[in-house]
Amino acid sequence: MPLAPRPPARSRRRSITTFFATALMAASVAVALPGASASAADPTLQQVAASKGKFFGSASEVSSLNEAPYAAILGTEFGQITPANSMKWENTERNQGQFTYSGGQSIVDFAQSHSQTVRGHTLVWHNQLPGWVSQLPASQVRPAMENHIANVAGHFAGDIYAWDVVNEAFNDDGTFRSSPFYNAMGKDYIAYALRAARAADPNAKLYINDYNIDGMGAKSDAMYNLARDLKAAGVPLDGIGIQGHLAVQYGFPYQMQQNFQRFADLGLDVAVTELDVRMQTPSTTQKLATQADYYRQVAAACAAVTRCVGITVWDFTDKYSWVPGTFGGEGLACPWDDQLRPKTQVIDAIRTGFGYDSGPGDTDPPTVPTGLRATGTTSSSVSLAWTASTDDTAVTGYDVYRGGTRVGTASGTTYTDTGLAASTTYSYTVRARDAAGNVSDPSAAAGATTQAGGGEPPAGGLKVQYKTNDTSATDNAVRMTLQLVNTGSEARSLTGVEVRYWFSDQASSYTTWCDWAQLGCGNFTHSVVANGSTAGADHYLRLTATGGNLAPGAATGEIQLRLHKADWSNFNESDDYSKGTATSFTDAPKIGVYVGGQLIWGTAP
Ligand code: 9MR
Repeated sequence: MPLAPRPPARSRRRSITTFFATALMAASVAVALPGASASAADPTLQQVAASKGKFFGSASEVSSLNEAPYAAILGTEFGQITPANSMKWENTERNQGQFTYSGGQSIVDFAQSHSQTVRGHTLVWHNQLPGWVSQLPASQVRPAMENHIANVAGHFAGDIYAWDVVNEAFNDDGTFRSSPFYNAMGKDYIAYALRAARAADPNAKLYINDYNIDGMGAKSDAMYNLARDLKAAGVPLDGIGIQGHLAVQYGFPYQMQQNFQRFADLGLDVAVTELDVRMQTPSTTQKLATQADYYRQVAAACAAVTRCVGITVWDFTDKYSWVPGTFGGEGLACPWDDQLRPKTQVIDAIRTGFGYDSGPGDTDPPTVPTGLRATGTTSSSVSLAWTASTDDTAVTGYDVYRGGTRVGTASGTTYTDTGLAASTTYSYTVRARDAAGNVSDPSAAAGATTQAGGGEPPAGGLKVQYKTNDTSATDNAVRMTLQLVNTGSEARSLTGVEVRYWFSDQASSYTTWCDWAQLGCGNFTHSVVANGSTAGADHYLRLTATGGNLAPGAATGEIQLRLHKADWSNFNESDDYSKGTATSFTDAPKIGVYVGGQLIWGTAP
């Protein structure tokens, strides 16, 4: 898609001067870069972040530093570097007692010559760990771990602003992950590692780092409890690393800013350490708009929390992203593409998230969209089209409203609203947005009536079936067995499919379990999401598929789920919206199925 032009340099000069004046971390002046077409007048991401007292960094492979166009961007746009692999155990102590620092040293040298800080990553992790560690007798794991930390953190002492001392200590349900360290020492290994790191490098900030703790949920609750306990015990812990590996198909993490704030309120720093936002390829204008919006929201969450110290992207270019090699069919996750061209939509969104004011001359909203019309309906969807707006800089997207509520965004001039009721009339309006966040007045409304249902399966080709395996509606567990069924005529991937089981309760913290699934519990993640104050549905259990395929007519088989309150007190399930009584699999229209945030099965409360 075309890159949005920036306002002329002349009209932006004052705010850019302000950026230079307020930058807290030194960064080179932007120059014309091979492969980077961002205007020289634009502030770099580091400058924008620094205007809020934060840094903006990137992970980097040591081999990439030799690539001049890559190095030019890395050295200019960013204020911080994390070695993607070169400080990991397998690269620093492949054989016991033999240490190698050359890769990490190259990153440090590059960073120092570009006035950048370095995040050390990572000292204690179950992954990229040489085999000899897991073969040690239990009694030798602690001395080996402490020796590794003493040497690696000791070697780089003074050159590292923060260490990811312990990485990925938790399973997704909040239990501790089995690892050579946990298996030998129990959870105390975390305190031992932090103390060893403090001794080796007294001035580095010491972090625990993990993924899927971006928003509130069982896993971030577990991290919160651990951090609180470590602080109470006087263990040297300075911050929580929130990796931030997001995906447009899974929705934005729940209450990210509040999650950052609760760690900050423990007296800890927070850093977004590995941000990327992937999507299933190929891209669409909708996916790209969602991706940019997620980047914006992360920057805004960090900007809003004083102790959020900065954001690091997990490499800045799709050329070196880990995503395609790990998630088949997914990619495009980084702010620069695989040709090292900046994705203006993403980069502008990050700037907007940090509150960058694009300057005088850009306070005019786009023109009001005209010609809004329904171009098609089904029993559950309405397709809309309108005539493009114009703007003094560029229109960056449109917000679509149904009955006054924003239901979606579009980068182009079409949108399909799904998950609607049959034979129902809806009223729509559309507003246009520009890069500075100016929004037009709403368009004239357009009405559309969905077609009659006729008893056909709902659009989307998936349904959920339920059977209860709950022996009591008043005990301390809510249990259900679900299965997804492909009602379409084509095979489909389950990746990104989300099921919502709505229930009512006032607890603030829950633990969820997948007890058994025919496809394997590893193909699903689960958590509890707060859902306002709707009677019978103020929370829902969210089940998300991360893999698996269904042939036409095929079903996943049983997915046995269970949830408890954090304090293990009893539920009263009698008014739970999604609870059923069937004891063999039955269609469950009060349980929702969502794809890309759109309801494709069931009726939401
Ligand atoms: O980007 C890293 C990739 O090159 C490695 O192959 C991979 C091995 O697990 O690790 C990647 O980085 C990970 C980071 O160290 C910890 N969080 C998840 C990152 C992506 O997998």
